Amino acid sequence: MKIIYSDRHRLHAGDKEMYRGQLVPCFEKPERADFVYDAVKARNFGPILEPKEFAVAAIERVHAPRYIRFLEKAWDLWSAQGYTNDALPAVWPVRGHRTDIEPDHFAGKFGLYSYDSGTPFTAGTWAAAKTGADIALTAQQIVGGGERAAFALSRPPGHHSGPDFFGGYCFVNNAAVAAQAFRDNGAKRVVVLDVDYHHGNGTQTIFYDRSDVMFLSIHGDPRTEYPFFLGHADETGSGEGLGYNKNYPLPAGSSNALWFDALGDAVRRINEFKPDALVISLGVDTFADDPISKFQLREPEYLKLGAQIAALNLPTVFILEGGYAVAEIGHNVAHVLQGFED
Ligand code: SP5
Ligand code: ZN
Repeated sequence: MKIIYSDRHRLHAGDKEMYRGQLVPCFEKPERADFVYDAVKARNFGPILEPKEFAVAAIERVHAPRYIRFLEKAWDLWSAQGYTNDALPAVWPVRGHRTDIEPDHFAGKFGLYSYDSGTPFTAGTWAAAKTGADIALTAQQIVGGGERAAFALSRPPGHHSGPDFFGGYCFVNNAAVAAQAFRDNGAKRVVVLDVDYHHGNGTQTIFYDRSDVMFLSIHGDPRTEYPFFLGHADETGSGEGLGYNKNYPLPAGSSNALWFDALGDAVRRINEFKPDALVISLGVDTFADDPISKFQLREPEYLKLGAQIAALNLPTVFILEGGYAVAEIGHNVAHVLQGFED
């Protein structure tokens, strides 16, 4: 399969994130993509291609224009105040607060469009995130054009980014952008299957009231795991979308048997839905040795995951999400793709 990659991901290299009351080095760093690049190159899955450039309109199909306008100018607004360090939000609207009025002050805008303090915004964040979306769109175009699969090797990740918010190291929801592009290019039904350790709260929110894009997510139970406020089993969609959202919250520390039970149920539902295309939010923070997560997947499980995705027999776009055992994530991703191709 073709791999889409750009070294512009390096433009997003956050310094510190807020973690347990302290600023610590970012878990989500450029080396992650380097290791994935090296692993997929070594295994010769296929040519590694540069993304095409797409209009931001493709991103605004799933994100609010005022949010994208803000991302485009956020660094200029921040640095105009004289700062050269990364920006981290520190105040947010909660229940009962107004979100219809965008504050004039940067701190207010920044809080309006974010939900955690673990996601630094840097000078190159928008450029990297835009290229990430271009990578997802290029992969979608290749698969929409008839190829069986493609891998969007992008960072920063995307699945925590919703219609008008960033967080969880994510700014633009690459998986949602790709799924929407499938719809806009003639696919009637699309599935986003999210196997990252963390619930894809952004993707769920984007498609929650829609029946044309089904979202399924296997993740650490939000009662104890980030992002805490979404990802429960009773979130099944609303309105038209009722029945087209499926969460599999699993206790931290869950066995691989339990994880594959969830995947088996997801596969059954996907087959029933009869989609025209599949987008995989491929986080490998499910890895047993991941520093911030608590599942137990390893090489055999990643091979098996790839094989079970392949058995769905659908045009498939893989999109890189989380995974923080930096030196291992390349092999983990490669094993999923290997299992898919074998
Ligand atoms: C894309 C993605 O994987 N984003 C994850 C964002 C998680 N950010 C918060 C990390 C806090 C983890 N706390 C668990 C402590 C276990 N040592
Ligand atoms: Zn994750």
